[in-house]
Amino acid sequence: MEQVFRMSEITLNVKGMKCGGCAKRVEDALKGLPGVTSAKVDLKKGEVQVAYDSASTTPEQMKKKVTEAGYKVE
Ligand SMILES: [Cu+2]
Repeated sequence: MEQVFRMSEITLNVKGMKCGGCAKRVEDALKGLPGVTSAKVDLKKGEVQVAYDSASTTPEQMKKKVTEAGYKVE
């Protein structure tokens, strides 16, 4: 069976991440979404870079997930 992937990348600005624990929480939350293949936080910049399959998830779902984890996406 053939599967179609549409890999995309997005950088989200996340407010409120202060330490490695915050970074891990945000990364884990995003990786819990179907279709997210990697999530990498840059604490200095307050950003998280996400690689995902746009057929499986959307930036809106990512924002919701990060917000549920207790952080704010701009
Ligand atoms: Cu923290």
